[in-house]
Amino acid sequence: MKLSAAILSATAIGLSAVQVANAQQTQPACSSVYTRKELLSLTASEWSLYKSILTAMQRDGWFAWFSYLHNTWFGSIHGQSQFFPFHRRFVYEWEKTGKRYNSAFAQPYWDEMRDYRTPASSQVLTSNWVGGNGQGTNRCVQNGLQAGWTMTYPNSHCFSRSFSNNGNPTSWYSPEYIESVIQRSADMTAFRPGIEYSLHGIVHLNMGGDMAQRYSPNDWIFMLHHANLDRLWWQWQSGHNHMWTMDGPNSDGNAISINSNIAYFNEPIRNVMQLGYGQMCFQYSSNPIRRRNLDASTTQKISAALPQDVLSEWFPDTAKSPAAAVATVDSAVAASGKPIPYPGTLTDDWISKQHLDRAAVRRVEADARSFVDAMKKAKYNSPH
Ligand SMILES: [Cu+2]
Repeated sequence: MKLSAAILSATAIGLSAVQVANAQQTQPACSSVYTRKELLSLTASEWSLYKSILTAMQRDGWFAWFSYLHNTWFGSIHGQSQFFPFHRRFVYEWEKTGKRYNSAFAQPYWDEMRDYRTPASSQVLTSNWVGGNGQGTNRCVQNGLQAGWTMTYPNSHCFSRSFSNNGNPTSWYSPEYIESVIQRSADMTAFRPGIEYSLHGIVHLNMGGDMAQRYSPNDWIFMLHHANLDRLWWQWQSGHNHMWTMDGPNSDGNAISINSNIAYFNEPIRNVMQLGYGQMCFQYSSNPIRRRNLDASTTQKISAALPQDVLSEWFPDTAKSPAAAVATVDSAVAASGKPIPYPGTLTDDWISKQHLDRAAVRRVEADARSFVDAMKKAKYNSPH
């Protein structure tokens, strides 16, 4: 007893010393950390366990509850800096709910950039996983995890998807472009729209049906999608010196900071900033099997293939230390590359339904097209 009291008071003293040195870091380190895997890397037994958990969550009304929350708070959590912290906390809440059914549950992510050329042909969208496009007039989904489900929020309807562009969703954003956004964003005011108005928006729009609504958590793709976006935020935070970066206006118009509360949850943003601390006892797998997005081989390929001026403009971090990367470029991958296609754009209708700043969306889309043009001009072929 005496010993643990001594440790406790030492910890308390230690904490206040840390607080002086680093006011941000107030959460204790996790004693153990679990891994959020890429969906397609789950084992057969993990996936069958997860399917039974998710089916029970639907039976107990959790899909409806999370859709209700997302719809109700929609205006405070999109188009502004609350976007990343709110969705990190929201997906965590979902995951914690799943863990009540079985503690082995960990919310997977969809490695979406891998499927950017032809999203509809993604393995994720097959009957083995989350199923594909809806059928018939009501676009009811008839295969995969949520086949034949009836959703109850905001009213009773079949679970639906309606792929955009007449079932042929447009390309979305390459691993190279997302990497470029990560490297070029100096603050949250740049990073948030760079991701929210690019990959975030087009996946919601391209999936259509429930996923294109303000109650999009009806589609489990929502959680796969936001876990992936969260993984990108973490990559920007941890790999690019932005661990505690939070700026821009809050939903009330005042400046946001890590001491502001997360919308709905009323907990300070700082509590969710650092994975591996406080309640955020998870990490993301780096997906070693597929070696696709945002990994060393991509940046190596980029740095070997592009001249210094193009690197400096689009990949400033890579430009600072290209030599080591060039030495290990994967030539087999480089030889089989193809030019990057233009990403699709968000529709005016969807932008206005989501109450997003249309000019800001179009700026991000124009940036992404300039990127494709710059890569084309530099004769860059993507291995992805
Ligand atoms: Cu959202």
